Amino acid sequence: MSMRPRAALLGVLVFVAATAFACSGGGGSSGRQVLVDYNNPDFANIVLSYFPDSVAVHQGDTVHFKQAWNGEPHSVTMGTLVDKGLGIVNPLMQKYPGGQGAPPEVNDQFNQAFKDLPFMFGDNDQVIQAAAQPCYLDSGTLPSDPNKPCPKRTQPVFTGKQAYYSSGFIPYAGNNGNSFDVKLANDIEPGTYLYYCNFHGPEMQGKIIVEPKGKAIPSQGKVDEAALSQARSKTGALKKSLDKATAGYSLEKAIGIAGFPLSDNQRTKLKDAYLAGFGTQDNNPVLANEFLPRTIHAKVGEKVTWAFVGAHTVSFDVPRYFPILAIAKDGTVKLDKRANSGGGTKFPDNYPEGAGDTLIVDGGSWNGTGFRNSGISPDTPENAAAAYSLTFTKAGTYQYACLIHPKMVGTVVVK
Ligand SMILES: [Cu+2]
Repeated sequence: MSMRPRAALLGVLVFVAATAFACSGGGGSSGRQVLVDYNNPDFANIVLSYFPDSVAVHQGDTVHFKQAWNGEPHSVTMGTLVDKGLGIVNPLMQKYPGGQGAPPEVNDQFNQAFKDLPFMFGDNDQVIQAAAQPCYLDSGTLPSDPNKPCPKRTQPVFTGKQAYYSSGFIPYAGNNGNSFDVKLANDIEPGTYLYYCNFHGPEMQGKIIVEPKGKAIPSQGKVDEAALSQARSKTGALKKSLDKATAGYSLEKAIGIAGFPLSDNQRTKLKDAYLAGFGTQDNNPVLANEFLPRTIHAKVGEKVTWAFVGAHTVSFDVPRYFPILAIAKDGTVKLDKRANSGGGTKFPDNYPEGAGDTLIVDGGSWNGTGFRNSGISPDTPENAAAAYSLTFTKAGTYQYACLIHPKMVGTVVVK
């Protein structure tokens, strides 16, 4: 997951085909469809955006959110607490894009604005249940106990007056897999309602513009056109940078194309490292879930190192695909423990204080069989700060994968 650009403002460079929504026949409600994330067929990616970012609907309509599952958890979260929080942070994010140049007090303002808006994923890999499970609160604030979900209730219509109205984690399969419907009340006040993803934070947000019933709004066809053109232009630009970074790959060159700084220390320690994940300063909030380059050649006894951009794992001889978050029978949302299992030394949950700008975890040696896993890379102070290495002791061709992002795969050829 490009996991949790928490204090997103100071966040390190926050790496951070639609079908028409069916209108029911006579007398039923109609609506519009919005895409959550987008899957560009040309490379493995995630986009921390909704497409289109703004949609007009009528009172009484349904907004149908359709998620592209790229391994990254998302939510659709709205309500008066959200309107208020985003109302404060949006001007700050405009003033200091990516947190660049923001003084500490701005970061404080930012955190203050979000004090009643918990993130789905907290420190120590803890899932915050009130944010991760569906939550519909008419008033008040969310439970502060991280293990306590909001009171269970059937999803009400959205009135625009509820304090908090959230899908929670949108699962990729099962009942309502990859989708979430927001039915607007017939008497909802016309106006603009903001929503965001409580996993990724305010970088990922959109708006619903509610128009009175008589007023014309763009057709679903026009909405789809806008969605695809936004999604394709965002992801297409990153694909071009990715191709440049991969051709004649070196870490220094790739990081140069990404446009984020590399310290002398990193330059020395990570000189021969490959990359797990890629993104650029300019193409935020799109991330490439790719290993660079896709095929690596090593000699028997050689130690291979990957530097991480975004949260990923480097994993060999992996179990069958599983989504990173699992929903238990009672509704509890849990991080699937297998993402941090398997042999060898793993990343710590949190980036250690005192590790400076480079943390290299030595995963030991691997003889080509048995589940071997870096674990999920922690949030880092700089991109490419967390790295993992593995020493190959036996010749062979080995496939490896990221346990978070289903299409993120690579090959190591050991001779
Ligand atoms: Cu990944």
